[in-house]
Amino acid sequence: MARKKIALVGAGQIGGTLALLAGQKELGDIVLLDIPDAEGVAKGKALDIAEASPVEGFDAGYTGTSNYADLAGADVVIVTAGVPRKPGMSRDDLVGINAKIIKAVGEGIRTHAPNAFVIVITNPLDAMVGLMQQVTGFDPAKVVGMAGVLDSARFRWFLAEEFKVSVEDVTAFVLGGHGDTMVPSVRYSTVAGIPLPDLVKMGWTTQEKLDSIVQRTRDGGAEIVGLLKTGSAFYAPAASAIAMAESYLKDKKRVMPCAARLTGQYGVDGLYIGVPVVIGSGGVEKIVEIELNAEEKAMFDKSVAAVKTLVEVTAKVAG
Ligand code: A3D
Repeated sequence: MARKKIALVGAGQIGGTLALLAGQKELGDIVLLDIPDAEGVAKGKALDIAEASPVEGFDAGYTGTSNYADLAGADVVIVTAGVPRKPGMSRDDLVGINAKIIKAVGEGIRTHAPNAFVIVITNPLDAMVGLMQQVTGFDPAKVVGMAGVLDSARFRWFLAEEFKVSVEDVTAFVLGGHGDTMVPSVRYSTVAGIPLPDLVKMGWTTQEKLDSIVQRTRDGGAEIVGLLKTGSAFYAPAASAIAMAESYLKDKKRVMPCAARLTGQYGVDGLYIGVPVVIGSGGVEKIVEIELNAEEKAMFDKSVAAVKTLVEVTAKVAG
């Protein structure tokens, strides 16, 4: 069986980490693409990781390029092209620059990788993945945004630290847009199946501590930006997108929170927003509609309103 092909558009911090992780997991051959000015970075990272493969013991082909023709036959394209945040910036401040970049990248993908499953990471996420679907004209099941896996991974890690249990036994759900209005769902997050409200009752933690963990999750991206000062998180975002790519390539049908285009679910139509989905060889095979209580619904609706505003700004910028 021929190897799968994974194209990474954007060879920056996340792109390089994606390239390493995809190789280590032997997901397929990897193409790193960047703008002509940064072609050396794409080529350099490709060669550097290829040279690590004999030590790490994995087989994967690596190509660095600035030529979209090299995307031909890609099974998965992961897009990080754009600029990241600096301290004091919100994700929404990036829309002016990144919308133009996503438009150009989308046109390249449409022409050269028409059968790919496209995972967008570029911020502001929900608006950029919507724009990518519009520009490519691909089936919305084949264009998805990575945010919820990362946000819920942060939530899981904070909870595992609080409870002093393995991260593996903590599941967490985060809904809504990837921004300050995201909705970490306490009721649907568990330790080995025990919902968080029950753990409060059992004395494992207090409501106050839980509230502060929820807030830390919402601010998780800004916390890293504040520490790094020169850019935003890249290890956990890359790991999250790789989990989505793996579920698609291996038809694992994992249930993951992703930005998907809703068609009436949660009372939303035609907008990309974070919800639980099933990812398999058909792409986004199912959108899972969980029941929200009045408080969660109000938070979700607020998040939807924020994403709608951003989509309007994006439409103006992208033309
Ligand atoms: P960075 O290290 O700057 O890499 C971005 C790369 O994109 C650079 O190498 C650029 O040269 C390249 N690029 C710019 N324009 C183009 C183009 N037209 N075609 C191809 N490549 C281009 O950033 P990063 O990797 O740290 O972050 C990338 C994006 O991911 C940013 O927009 C971040 O805000 C976003 N991000 C999203 C999340 C989510 O959870 C959604 C998390 C972390 C970062």
